[in-house]
Parts: sequence; C-alpha cells; structure tokens
Amino acid sequence: MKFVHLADAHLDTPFYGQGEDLRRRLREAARKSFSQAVDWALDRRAHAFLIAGDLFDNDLLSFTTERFLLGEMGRLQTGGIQVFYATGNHDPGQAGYRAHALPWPENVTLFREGKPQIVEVHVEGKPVGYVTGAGHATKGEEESLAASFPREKRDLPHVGLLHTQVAFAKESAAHNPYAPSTREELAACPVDYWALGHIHTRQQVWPDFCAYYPGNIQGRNPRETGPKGFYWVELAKGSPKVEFVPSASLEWLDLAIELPEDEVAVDGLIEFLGRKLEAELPSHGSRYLVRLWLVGRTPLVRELQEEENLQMIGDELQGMFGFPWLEVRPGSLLYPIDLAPYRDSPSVLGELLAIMGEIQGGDLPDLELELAFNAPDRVRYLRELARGLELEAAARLIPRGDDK
Ligand SMILES: [Mn+2]
Repeated sequence: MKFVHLADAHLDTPFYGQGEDLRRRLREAARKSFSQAVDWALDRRAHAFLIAGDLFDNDLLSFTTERFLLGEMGRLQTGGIQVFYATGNHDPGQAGYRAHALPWPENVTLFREGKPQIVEVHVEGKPVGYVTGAGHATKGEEESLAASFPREKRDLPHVGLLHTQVAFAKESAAHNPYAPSTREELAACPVDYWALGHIHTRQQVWPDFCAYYPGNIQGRNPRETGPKGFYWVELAKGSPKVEFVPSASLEWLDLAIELPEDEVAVDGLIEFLGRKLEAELPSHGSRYLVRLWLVGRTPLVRELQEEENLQMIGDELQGMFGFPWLEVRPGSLLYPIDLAPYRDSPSVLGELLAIMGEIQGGDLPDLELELAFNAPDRVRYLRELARGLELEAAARLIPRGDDK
C-alpha cells in the first residue's frame, strides 16, 4: 500500500502580527504546499491520501480555502484516490463545526469522532490495506483516543491515523496535550504504520517503532525552521519505506552571524553581513524568511541595540537578497577589549574586575536582591546577568582608541 501522509496544514492561519502582504503570501504558500502533495499522490498513483488533523487553523474558513480544499479533494477523486481525514483540535468534527459541514466528495472518509473506525483501502475493486482512524469531536479532547483502537492483527497493511500528543516525542512540550497517548497505547494496536499529526516537528517518534509525525507542510513562525512537507510511504507487511518530500515554498531561517572585531563602519558591516549570508543560503533569497542574530565581539555593541540601526541594516540586506521577511536582532554582543593588562591593576577598573570575577567564579558577594528564586537558581540567574559585564565596564571606563 502506498500513500501520502500529511498533517497540520493549518490552512488560513491568520498570522496576526505580520504585515498584510506577508500574511497573504504565507496563506498562499500553505495551499501551494498542499497542492504539491496532491500532485505527488496523482503522479505516483497513490492508493490513499492521509490527513492527520489540523487541516485548517480555525472554524473561520475563507471562501478561497473552502473552494480550494473541495477542489483538491475532487482532483484526488478524479485520480481514483481515497482520502482519509482525521480531525484535530483546530478542526474538530462535531456537528456545528466546519469539518462536519463541508460537502466533501465521496472519496473522502472523515474520521470526526473519538470512536475508531476501520476502512478498507481498495484499488480497482481489490483491497490493498486498511486505515483505522479516529478524530477529535471538539476543540479540547483530553482523553486518549489511541486507547480504544482495535487490537486484532490484519492480513493486509494496516495504518493507524490519529491527531495526538505522544508523550515524550521531540518538541512535545511546545504543544498542548490534546488526545494524549503513550507508546504502550500505540503498541497495543498492531498497525504497520502510525500516521500521526499535532506536533509540528517532523520525526519518527522512536527509532524502533513505526510512528511518524510529518510535521507541518509550511513553517508558520520563526521557530518552525527548515524544509517542510509530507511523507511518501510504501508499506508491505512489516517493511515500511518512508520518504520525506519537501513541498513548502517558503522557509524560515534562524541564523546567528559572528561579527568581525575590527569593523567600525556601517558600510563595511553591511558588506560583511552580505558576504556571510551569501555563503549561508542554500538557495535564492526569495525563498527565506530570516531571523538574523548578530553575535560576537564588536566595537558596535551600543549602536547595535538601536532599533533604527537594526532596521536600516535589515532594509539593505532585504534589498540585496529579496527576502520576503527579515528581522535583525542583537544577540550576545561583547566589546573586543583585552582585559589582561587591567586585572589586578590599582585602578577603578581593576577593582571592578576583581568583584566580577568573584560573581562568576567564587562565592557570591552578599548581594541583597529581592528575587523569588530558590538559591541555586538565583546564583545561576545572577551569573547570567553578569555575563559580559566586565567588557561592558571596561568599554565605559576606557576611552575608545585606547583599548589596544
Ligand atoms: Mn493540533
């Protein structure tokens, strides 16, 4: 049995907080990515097309997306491909919700409630496998849906389809524990492949167990970096072949660039950043939404805290590379000063360095700070606060040009 497995399309995500142009581009990109998966299924003559929930972001579906979705399902129907769609917490299936109300074509099996259903997958009248699925009826399913999946073995390839938070999966902490399940619960149902949805980070949950999250089909924010897409799965009894197919047209990048110690002019700085970006980008800039962190030792620490300056650098780099979105942020920036000659010197700076050395290394001086932390956390927090403070102090006390 061969099929497409995708999840978390989140069509019509509003992308509040972004400009109108970028919001529209991101919504279009998600639809385009979905179409790529449909194209792939048609090209490869898939037996089934599996959607593991959160197909759309909320119950307010745009007319464009409604027509788009029904059209894509229609394309699969024309190609003779069955669609299996299990609803998630963003697109629940109870009466009154959109997933329930839409006039899905006949090739679509909608799993829209918690009770699992088993459906035969057939090609030209012959059975090639089974899909068992369950859906979220409401937005807040807190019970395990996996627990009630069937326990009997099947003679043909059998796939479990579910939107679920699997305990201890990578990045699970970043998602709400809707319809939570454990490995034991999943293992109790002898399927050949678990097609999961909900966690946006692509992964095989355990190396020795056939449960997969394809991740979302288009990154939605600067934390959802890297290529996004769907899985193409070929399943014979006991030997799954799982291939990731990238389909997102926009990709979020989170980059840190270490600044040169000797650059003090803005033109030189921008030229340097341009060269670095050029080397870092895997392909043309118009594909990337970039968050750029400036880090390292630079004489420009204070200048690079100014929003106006960061904006100017951003505008120039955006012009050079054609990024749809770029944000420049100051990361950990330190002054390039050699402190050795000042340590133990009979000077104000010498005294300060001695105190800071104690904060970092030895016992903390008795600082009366009203912090609501327990002791070990408090010490770590104070040390973190004081990081780079030596260089900051030195930069204030030594006039510029006198630091070599
Ligand atoms: Mn979800």
